[in-house]
Amino acid sequence: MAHPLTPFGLQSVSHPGVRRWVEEVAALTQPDRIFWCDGSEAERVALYAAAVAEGTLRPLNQERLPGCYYHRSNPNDVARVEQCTFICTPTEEEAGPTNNWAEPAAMRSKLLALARGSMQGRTLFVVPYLMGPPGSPLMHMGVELTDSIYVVLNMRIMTRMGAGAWAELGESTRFNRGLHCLLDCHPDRRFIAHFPQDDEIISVGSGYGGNVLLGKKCLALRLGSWMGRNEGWMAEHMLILGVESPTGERTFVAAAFPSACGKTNFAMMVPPDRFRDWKIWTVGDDIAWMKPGADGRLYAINPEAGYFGVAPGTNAKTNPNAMATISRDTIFTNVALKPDGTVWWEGHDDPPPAECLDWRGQPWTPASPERAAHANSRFTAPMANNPALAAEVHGAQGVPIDAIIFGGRRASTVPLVFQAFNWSHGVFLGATMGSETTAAAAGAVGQVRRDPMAMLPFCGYNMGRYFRHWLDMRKRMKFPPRVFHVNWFRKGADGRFLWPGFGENMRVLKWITDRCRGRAGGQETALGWVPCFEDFDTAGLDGFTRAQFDELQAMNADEWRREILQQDELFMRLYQFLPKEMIFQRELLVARL
Ligand code: OXD
Ligand code: MN
Repeated sequence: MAHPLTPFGLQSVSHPGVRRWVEEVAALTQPDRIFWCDGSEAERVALYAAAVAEGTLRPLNQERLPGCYYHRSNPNDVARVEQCTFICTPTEEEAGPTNNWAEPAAMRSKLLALARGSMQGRTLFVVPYLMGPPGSPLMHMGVELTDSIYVVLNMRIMTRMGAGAWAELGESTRFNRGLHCLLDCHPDRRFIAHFPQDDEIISVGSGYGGNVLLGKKCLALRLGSWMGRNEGWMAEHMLILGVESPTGERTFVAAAFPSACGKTNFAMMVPPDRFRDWKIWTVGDDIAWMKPGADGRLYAINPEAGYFGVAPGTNAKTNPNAMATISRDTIFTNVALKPDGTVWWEGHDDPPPAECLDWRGQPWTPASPERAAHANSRFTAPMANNPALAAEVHGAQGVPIDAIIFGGRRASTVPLVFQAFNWSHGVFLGATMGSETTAAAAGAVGQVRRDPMAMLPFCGYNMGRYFRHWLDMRKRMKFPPRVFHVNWFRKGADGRFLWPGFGENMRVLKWITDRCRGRAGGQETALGWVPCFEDFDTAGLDGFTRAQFDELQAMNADEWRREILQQDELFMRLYQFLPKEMIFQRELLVARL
């Protein structure tokens, strides 16, 4: 749809590579106009007005939720679609057995044919953005061309978007080209294709964040992991947080959990009363780019500038900092809309509204059989709103990582916390991670699948070689982070969670940071080092007994034998590319069991 945007600020840029590419795309897609985004405040106001005028966004109650807007996606387009996501490398082997592969030239011409003429009557937005703080050696520039104003406004929040990005680019020819066309938003014409050797992405037929905010999963993870392997760094699906002790000592931790397993909650955690004098600082909630520094430690930056978080379950108890963050300047997608112009979702602090519109726009009451908000409904909010934002997030150098945590959503088998014996054992723990599937990706929910390093949907090349890269990184670090595995989701025989989670995860974090600093005891087991009850702070945890702790930490040999057989399925798929260290680690585990 046309909208009354008069380009101001930039009319175009002089960078010849950018100009040529924009002209080519415009000749193909035939938009009515080209809008060069400059990231200014005036532009923000005009873009929101245009998005409201065309019906893409609806302003929420501006007294209660200043600067907040509401969006409903096409009901067929509510999550990432792994079956439509392709890695287009010259050979299938480079993409590896866990990715969908397509021959680059064939895929490119198929998608460009779909894009032909698709922007007639529409606006082509040129969105320049930076992933990472300016000046960081890891910073990467991207340009997204899109015909979706929703994408532009989300990119404005999620990245450092605007004219400053052109300044960073200067005359360099190194930038990511991302083309996004909404088309008719039909699942049969939905493709998210990555061309790592060309630093290029083409995404068509979807408007859902994870498929179309090209800086996020496509650039920062799939292409980022490819670049990292070639250049000696790591792009990981990890939150980054800082733990500040009462004496002011800060320990930074990066943690990989699959989608919708609580990374945002953990990254923004508010410690419980017992840890009143401790503070958690958020560096990032989804993606870490990490590179060894001159001092031999591993340094991490958050390439993003906002949070694209799962709304359901977010409330003042599970994540008070998120509730503060999304109280203004936020785009809500597929949540429920209340008559007073505020929003609601399952697990909100407010009781279910007597009436509202559900995520599809249908009237909803508490008696309705369906959910009011989609299980993967989202908020897009600027990190600047987070009361716990770490000052280091703006620093070019990043933060030194002392611990890496892997974790999945597992109702059984996996203890609350254990520590790897060393780096290569840690890589094995990450490589064999399993988790129950969630609503963040289309498909069945609740089935355990192997999700190595939480990167199964995001590794831009052969997973076996990715494990090799992890192992090789050890040689580049004098002081590698210690590696841990956690599971907040273990259930007892009665089906109830054994661990309260959320803020109480601070207790696990305390043991982890103390282990990193050589201050906490641990006991050697077949799985790794574990805390004894005495090593683990349970003070103030009402009614939590040693028996409960033992149940949480229990290692059942039969369950672990089954677990290893399930891990073997992934190893067999990857066998040809699997580093032998992974096989040795498996053998050692079997022997210990
Ligand atoms: C996300 C995801 O949106 O992992 O971060 O799906
Ligand atoms: Mn994610």
